[in-house]
Amino acid sequence: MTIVDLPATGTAGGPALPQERRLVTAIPGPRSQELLARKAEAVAKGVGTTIPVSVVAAGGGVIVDADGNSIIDLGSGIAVTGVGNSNPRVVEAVTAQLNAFTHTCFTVAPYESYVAVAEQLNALTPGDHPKRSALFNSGAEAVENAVKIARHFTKRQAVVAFDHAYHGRTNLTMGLTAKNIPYKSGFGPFAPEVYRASLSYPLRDGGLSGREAADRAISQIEKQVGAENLAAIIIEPIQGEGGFIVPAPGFLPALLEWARANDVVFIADEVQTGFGRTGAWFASEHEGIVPDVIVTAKGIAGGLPLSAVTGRAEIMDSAMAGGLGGTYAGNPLACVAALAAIESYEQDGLIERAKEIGTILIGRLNALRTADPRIGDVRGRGAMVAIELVDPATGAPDAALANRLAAYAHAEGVLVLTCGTYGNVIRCLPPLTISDALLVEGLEVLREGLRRA
Ligand code: PLZ
Repeated sequence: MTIVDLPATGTAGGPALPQERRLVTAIPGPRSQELLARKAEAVAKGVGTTIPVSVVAAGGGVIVDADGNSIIDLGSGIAVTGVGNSNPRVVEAVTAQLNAFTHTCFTVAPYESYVAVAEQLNALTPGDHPKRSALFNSGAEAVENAVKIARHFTKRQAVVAFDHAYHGRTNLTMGLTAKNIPYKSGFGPFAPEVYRASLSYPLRDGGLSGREAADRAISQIEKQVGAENLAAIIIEPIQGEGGFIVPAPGFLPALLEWARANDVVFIADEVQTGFGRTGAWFASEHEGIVPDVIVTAKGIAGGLPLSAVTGRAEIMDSAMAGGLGGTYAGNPLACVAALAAIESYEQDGLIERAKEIGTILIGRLNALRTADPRIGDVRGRGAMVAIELVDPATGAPDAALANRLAAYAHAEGVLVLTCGTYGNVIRCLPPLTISDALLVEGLEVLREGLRRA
C-alpha cells in the first residue's frame, strides 16, 4: 500500500492550505474575539470551547482562524477527521449526493449507500461470523442502541461499564460514563441497571497483570450483579476521555472469555479508537479479541455525523422489525462520506500512517519523559497517544500542570486536548493526514511548554 500525499483542502476548492504553523495575532485575535462575544450572548454556557478561535478552514494538519492564524491540529475534532478535513474523496462524494437527494429516511424509502456502509462495516470489523449493522447519528445514540439490542437478545437488563469509561451525554450513556464533572453532575437521575467494575489501569492499579485485573472485575460483577442478570458489558479497548488508558495485556481477552462463558454480550465501544486511529482498523485487533458487538462513530465519515452498531447476526437480528431506526439515522450524505472515507483509509495508506505517527509520538514523548519526571506515563497506540502528568514526588495527578501546558500550546498555535478522570492527561490524536514536520513542530511546542510550565 502506498502512502499518498493528500492535498490539504478546506478552502472550498481553492488552493490547498499551506501546511504551516503561523501566528499573525495573539490567540484569540480580534475576529475570533468577536465571535466568542457573540457566542457568550447566543450559545448556552454549558457548550464549552477548547481553543478560543473562529475557524474558517481546515485541512491536512492545520486549522485556520478568521484572523489568519494557522494552528497545528493535534485533536482531529476529537478523533473525527482521521482522513483530514474536507478530504477530497469525501468532498466529491458528498457534493454528488447533495445534488442527487439529501434525505428520504432509510426506514421509509431505502437507498444503496446505507447498505454499502453496513456491508463495509461487516467486512472490516473483527471476526468472520455473519454480521449485521445498523446506522445512527452520534456515538451516544449508537451506544444506546447497542445496549437496547443486547437487552432484547439476552432478555436480561443489567449492563456493566468500567471505571474511567466515557460513552456519551444522553441519559443512558451519562449513566455508563464514569466521570461526574462535567458530564453528570446535576443531570440525573440516571438510568437503572447500570453497574461499574474496575478497569486495568497499569499506572495506578499497583501493577496488576491483565489477568489479575480481569479477575477483580469479574468477581465484582459476579458478586454485585450476577451473570444471570447481565445483558452486556461495554468497554472501550483503550479508554478515550478517561485518559487514553491502555489496559494490561490479557485484560480484554479474559473479560471476553468470561462474557462468552456466561452468555453476556461483549460490546466494544470503538467510537474513539476505531477507523485506523490506533494503527489497525479497530483497537480490538491489538488484543486479538472479537467482540460480539462493536460501536463506531467519529472517524467513520470524515466529519459528517454517522455512527453504527455492528454485531453477530443472531444478536443484531433479535430486535423486531421497526425496533431500530431514527429520522436521520444513516443519512445519505453521511453514508457516502463514510464510503469515501473508508476508501481513503484503504487507498491512501492511512492506517499505515497512523502507525508511523505513533512511532513519532511515542518516541519523542518517551524522550521527554526520560528528562522530565513530571511525565508519569506515555501511553497509547498509533495516532492515539497521551502523557499523564504527575507530581514526581508522590505520583499524584497534576491537572494544573496539564491545564497550563494546554493553555501554552493553544497560545502558541498548537491544538491539544486534555482528558482523564483526574484531568491530568494531554492527548495527541492528529489527523492521519498531518505531515511529519507539523507533528514534530507541535511536539516541540509541547516540550517548550513543559520547560516553562
Ligand atoms: N464513546 C468512546 O469517545 C465521544 C466526547 C465529546 P458522541 N467522545 C468525545 C464531548 O465532550 O461531548 C465518545 C467516545 C466514546 C462514545 C462517545 C460519544 O460519542 O458522538 O459524542 O455522542
